[in-house]
Amino acid sequence: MSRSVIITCAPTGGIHTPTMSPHLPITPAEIATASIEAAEAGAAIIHLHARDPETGKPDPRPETFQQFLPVIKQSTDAVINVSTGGGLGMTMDERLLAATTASPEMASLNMGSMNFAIFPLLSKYKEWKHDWEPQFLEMTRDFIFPNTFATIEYALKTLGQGHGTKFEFECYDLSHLYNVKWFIDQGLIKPPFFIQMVFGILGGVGADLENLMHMHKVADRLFGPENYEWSVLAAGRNQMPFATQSALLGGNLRVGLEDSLFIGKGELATSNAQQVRRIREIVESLGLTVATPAEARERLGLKG
Ligand code: KMH
Ligand code: ZN
Repeated sequence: MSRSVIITCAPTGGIHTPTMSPHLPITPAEIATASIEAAEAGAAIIHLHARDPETGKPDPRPETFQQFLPVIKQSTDAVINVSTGGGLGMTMDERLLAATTASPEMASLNMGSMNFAIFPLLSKYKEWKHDWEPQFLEMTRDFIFPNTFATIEYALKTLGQGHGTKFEFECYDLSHLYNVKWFIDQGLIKPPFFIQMVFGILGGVGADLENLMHMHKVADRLFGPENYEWSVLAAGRNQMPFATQSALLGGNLRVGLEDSLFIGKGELATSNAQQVRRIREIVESLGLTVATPAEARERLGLKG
């Protein structure tokens, strides 16, 4: 039987803003529908952020998450992954609250502090739907995304040990793999674990193929190939090429409007499911299969 590829879909995120695409899910109903469609199209894991339904701004309130998490759970078998990255500028307590309230099977965990710049996107748009959008982008010119050893340890203890939640370890650079290793050595991360390699964020490692190959090689050496599953996401136009490369190299992948608003050059994706269907076709054309949620649960050791 051929190896199966775990597809994660991240439907909305906390980076793109409503002006950038009319297809970005904002309200709880839109996020639920986008997630259900993505799961039906083949995503085994849904990585979730919430947004204020009025403004579209990233929203950390557990009550907003609670308007769509149960709907997704009732309608699909997909693994629910609650982001602890939240939105740029939220405190760590705000970022953790939705996950500690929902106690999901998975949550994201960002593995190092870094610049996280989206201000270059400012020049692409002339008019904005909301005043907060250009202010939010501009803020990232002088911003550090804080993910200290203390806060990572706190998340591993509260969510990991306290709730049995497993993590999507977001690694935006080589150093973040070594940070994962440090927590393995402290006994706070146990196999099997899930490494999400992130390429093409300004402030993180660039989307160059040799970076992907090198991070994979170093991860194998640090962790041992039998102990972890790896996955790749790349921002913007590198999304599909990098997802394809990961599948070819034996990894898993992530798509979704959180990471890219496009389906082709200059062409906005009309839905998250469209991106999932596209990558599924590519994966299957390579002679690989797409993992079911049950397979993902087993391989990642989730609590179910
Ligand atoms: N927006 C992605 C580049 C998180 O939610 O924890 C990273 C991300 C962060 O997904
Ligand atoms: Zn995210």
